[in-house]
Amino acid sequence: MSAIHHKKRLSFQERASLTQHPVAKKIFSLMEEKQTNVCVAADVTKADDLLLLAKEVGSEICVFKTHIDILEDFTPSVTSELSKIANDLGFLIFEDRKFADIGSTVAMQYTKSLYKIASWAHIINAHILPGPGVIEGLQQEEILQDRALLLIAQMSSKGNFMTSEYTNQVVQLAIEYQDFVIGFISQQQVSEHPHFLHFTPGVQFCENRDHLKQSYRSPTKAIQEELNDIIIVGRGILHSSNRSETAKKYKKISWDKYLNLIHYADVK
Ligand code: S5P
Repeated sequence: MSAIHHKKRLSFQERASLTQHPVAKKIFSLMEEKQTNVCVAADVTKADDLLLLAKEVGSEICVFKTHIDILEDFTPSVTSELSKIANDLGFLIFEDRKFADIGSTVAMQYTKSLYKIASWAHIINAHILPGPGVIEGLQQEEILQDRALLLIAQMSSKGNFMTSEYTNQVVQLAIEYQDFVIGFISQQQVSEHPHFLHFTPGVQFCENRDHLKQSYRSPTKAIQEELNDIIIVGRGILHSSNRSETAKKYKKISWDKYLNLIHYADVK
């Protein structure tokens, strides 16, 4: 394997002190505390399974990512139960809603509807295709203090239209709106500002793609070579026979790779 050269990196603890945002501070500090940089993608369709999964993997993760609109039996008690588990086991909730409309519409999608996402999701994400209005629509003044946004800078699906020019525009907007934007959905590090977090999907030990153009690489590659901070793992955990044990395995390897990055300047 070839040597990967990079500068010795700051620890999550050091980076916590470089951000003003309470949600980013919280993520950095709970990663250090629980020694995990794993986010589980809870792509399940039944409320009971969602809550069971949260209990099974809650101690191994820093963030629990939902697609609340794929539940077939959603009721508001699901999100209140999930919030309790999050509180008990110490993780944050990220609703992967991928907002992508004009400001006034996303403001309603975020705060109203059956789901009332703003009332329970600490983190949400958005595409910047509509321009900065999408960010402003989500940036609800009264909840700004404990809510945060990730911008989608790159995607894991084969054939996506996110060029490097697009990604650069995303990074510029993130800097402009850094009182609300705490980082990115990315495939590799897109900004060297240490206060920004990089969440990366398309991670699995075994598969290298699915039948619908999702592409995967290993946790080692995602952290050590591509310099992401947090791996997002869905089916790699969900389809295993023991979700808790499997989450532990992802946790161990991705944390080890993070430790390598902060301790050594050159990692082989
Ligand atoms: O580019 C992306 C962005 C996201 S947020 N590619 C992705 O796969 N995702 C999400 O990550 C996707 O919606 C799913 O919830 C998760 C990946 O799941 P897996 O089962 O493929 O690991």
